[in-house]
Amino acid sequence: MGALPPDPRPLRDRVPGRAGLTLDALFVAEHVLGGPLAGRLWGGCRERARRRVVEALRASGPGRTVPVQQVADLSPEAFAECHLRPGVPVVFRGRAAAWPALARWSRAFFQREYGSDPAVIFDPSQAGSPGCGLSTTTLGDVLARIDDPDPPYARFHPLLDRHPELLHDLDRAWLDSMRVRASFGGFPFHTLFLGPKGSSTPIHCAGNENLFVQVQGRKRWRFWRPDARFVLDPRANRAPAKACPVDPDAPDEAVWPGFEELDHWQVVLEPGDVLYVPAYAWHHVVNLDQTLGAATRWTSVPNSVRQAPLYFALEFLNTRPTLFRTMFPKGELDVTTLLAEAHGDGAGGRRPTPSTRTSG
Ligand SMILES: O=C(O)CCC(=O)C(=O)O
Repeated sequence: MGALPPDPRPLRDRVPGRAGLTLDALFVAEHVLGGPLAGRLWGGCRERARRRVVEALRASGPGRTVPVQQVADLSPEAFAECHLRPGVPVVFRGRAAAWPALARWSRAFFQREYGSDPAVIFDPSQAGSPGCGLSTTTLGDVLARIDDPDPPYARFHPLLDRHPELLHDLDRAWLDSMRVRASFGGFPFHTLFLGPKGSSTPIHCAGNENLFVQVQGRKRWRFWRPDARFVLDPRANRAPAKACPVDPDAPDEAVWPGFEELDHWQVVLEPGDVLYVPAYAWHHVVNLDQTLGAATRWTSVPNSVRQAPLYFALEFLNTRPTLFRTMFPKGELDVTTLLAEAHGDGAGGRRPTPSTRTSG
């Protein structure tokens, strides 16, 4: 076997520690005080720290694209050591090719069996606007419109937990062996993605990890390490997910300085592949075809603390919604609604800076 390509360089090896500490301290202040007040008080200080980060990144060379490591299978122990603990993605090529979901699940199958199921649609490009791009329809409607010019994208749909008979179409023994034995990952939940061709999910990160089964079509994933936050500059939105609206295919250097200097992992999933998505790894996803995918998600406290201790600690101070409501939702856990709450009403997008801030 040839040598593996190097992993993306952590930012701590490339930027001055003090600038990173300053940005983290200001993030905590923003989390506690709210964006507008923290921006008014310390916006200039944050901009200076970001400038130092960007200068150091530019001096350490252009960003590298590194392929996500590919394997046929791993023991739970090897998976834990090489991927769960260090927070490194991996793709199990073809691991799910013989699972019943690959043969049974299709647009027609879901249309026929589950077409009347409610589907909450959240359009992240509308994040921060009143109503924040949230609408409710049925799965049947989503599927019927999937070839339309501006089709809805059903992300994070709770169909599998609503209809647990569908879970038998996945190899749960394998998924459980990777999740539980290797990472103390309790309380799994599942989300389905029915993506129109060309749709995408902007860069975001969250504390849960997942094993993503690609059932139909091809999906391109990009991953950045958690400390890319010094460049991605997310809002401290007191919510379980953080986001950054930069378009990785056409980043605006004036708005996102340093983005092109970040290293990242990249992979295109094919039907039958299973991808490990680490806790707090920033990721961006594009559906190259019409796609169908299912994620088994969980939270592992040790992994979350290892990957992003600050973000993990701040989860306890969340208000949009609180950690308690995330863990014990009334009724079913619908991630789409949580995301909309996190990114709605002024909480999404890029933070106002001294130069771009409007009133308030
Ligand atoms: O497939 C997508 O569009 C997004 C998937 C994702 O972000 C996730 O599973 O965490």
